[in-house]
Amino acid sequence: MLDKTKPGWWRQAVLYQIYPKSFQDSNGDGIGDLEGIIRRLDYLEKLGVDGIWLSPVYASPQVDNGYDVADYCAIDPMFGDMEQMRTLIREARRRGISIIMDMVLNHTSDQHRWFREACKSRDNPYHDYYVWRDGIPGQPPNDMRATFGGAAWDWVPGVKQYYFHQFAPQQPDLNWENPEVRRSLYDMLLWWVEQGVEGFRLDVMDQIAKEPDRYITANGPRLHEYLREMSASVFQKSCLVTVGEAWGADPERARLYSAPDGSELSMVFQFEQMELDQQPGGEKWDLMDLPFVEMKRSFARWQTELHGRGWNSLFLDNHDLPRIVSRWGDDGKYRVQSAKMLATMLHGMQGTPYIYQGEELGMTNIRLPIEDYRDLETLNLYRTRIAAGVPEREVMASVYAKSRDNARTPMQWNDGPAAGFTTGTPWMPVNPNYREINAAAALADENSVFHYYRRLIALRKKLPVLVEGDFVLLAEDDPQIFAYLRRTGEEELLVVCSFGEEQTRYALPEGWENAEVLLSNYPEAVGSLFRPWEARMLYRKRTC
Ligand code: TEU
Ligand code: CA
Repeated sequence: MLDKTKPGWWRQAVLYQIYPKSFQDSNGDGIGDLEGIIRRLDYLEKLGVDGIWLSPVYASPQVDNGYDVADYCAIDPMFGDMEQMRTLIREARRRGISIIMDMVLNHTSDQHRWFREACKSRDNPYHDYYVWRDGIPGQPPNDMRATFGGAAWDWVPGVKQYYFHQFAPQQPDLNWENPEVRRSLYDMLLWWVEQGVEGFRLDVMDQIAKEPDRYITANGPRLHEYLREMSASVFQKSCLVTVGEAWGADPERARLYSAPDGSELSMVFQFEQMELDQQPGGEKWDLMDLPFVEMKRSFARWQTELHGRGWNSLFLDNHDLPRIVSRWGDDGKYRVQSAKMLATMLHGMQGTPYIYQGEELGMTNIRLPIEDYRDLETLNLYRTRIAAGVPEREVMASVYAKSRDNARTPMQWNDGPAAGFTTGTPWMPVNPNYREINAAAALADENSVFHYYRRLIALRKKLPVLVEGDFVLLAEDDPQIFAYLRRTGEEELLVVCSFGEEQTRYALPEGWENAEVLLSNYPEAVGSLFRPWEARMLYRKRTC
């Protein structure tokens, strides 16, 4: 169990993301809930994770599955109540697992009391909590677009003004320039700390300091001022772990967000590698093969540029991304091998690893008829592209590859009805492969993806080099091998991963032939021949 009173404890931690709606239902309504999570804490303890990033469970109309918060201090009845939340916090903590709340501070729901008040009149005390501009109906202040489609401005007749929203119209942006907004949010965060939570994940953190008149959304001029203020007012008061989602981060900015002096956040959650398999200048829906060599260089750049000067999150999956084994691995014949290989590649690096629910089982993407998708982003994309004349097959290919719903199908617990997720009808279809891919089967099989993750987590607790070591990319131009070294003064680690089905050769660097094999996805992992999707993690003490 990590000592969470020690500053920087999260450097050694492995965190697990729960998307509550799809994790475990306890009352048969087909929707995951807090009681369901409590029942699965033993499973997470077995896996060995130190914290749960809990996607939003606050009162919400669920337009964006809870990323539209109507009350930050209330639990949505669909998920349970505050009493269950307190039980979850307590029961998790007993197992060495911190609860990290997902905080959506860039916007609220349009059903939040603040916004309802704000719409009443221009001199309502809450009016200035949001971003308003004058205009006339039909003529928004400018042509900015919202992430989920449509204009970024909507008209409120009651005040004869437009409000600004970077996401859905039901997600009005908060006005961070107003000190009262910031104070209210900090008070709310402090209240959650009092309830026993030990960290926060900050949704679209780099987009809070917007200046829509200048078309600025990400990385606004006052962003770091706000973060430092929030950190001093809330985060630095206890040993919290804080992680900021930042699509617009580069390593230089990331060093500010995650400065080792703790003046902003613990770490950054950036997406550079996750945006490589799309056409340059296009959207994520504009598919492209993964540029493998570029991907290696990108990881390597982040590893070296943050070493000793910042802290990164390590992830391949989350609730907004497709399943990595379908995306960069092989979700057919080599599903197990490739899932383990991807885990090795990621968990060998420096940073705090995140496991997204089901990743530890090697869960895969899903293909559904369009009516069965639930995600507003996917549905908007479908409507827009079909209306623009893009052929149905092409649109669906994008949806199959990149829809956020790939990650949101229910957790596969066992091979019973609805995969053990619910006794009722699941809110989203269960992936039909649950008979083969499920937690019960994985727990019973020593060679499962689950047990491989468990070993990776245990290694991170044991070997300082995994936490502290520097990073050297090897075989930079090799089109199939991703190999790197991690080094401290005392220890060295070599990670070699083969991205593909073809056998390939890679001669281990000199002196590594007889090193200890810490972990591999094949038995007898020796020599220079690498089998389909083979991964090896080797270790040696350093001699000088
Ligand atoms: O995501 C931020 C974000 O920019 C995503 O909408 C992203 O552009 C998209 O998922 C890529 O497909 C955060 C949350 O993680 C996401 O679930 C929310 O929908 C969004 O913010 C709005 O709160
Ligand atoms: Ca339920």
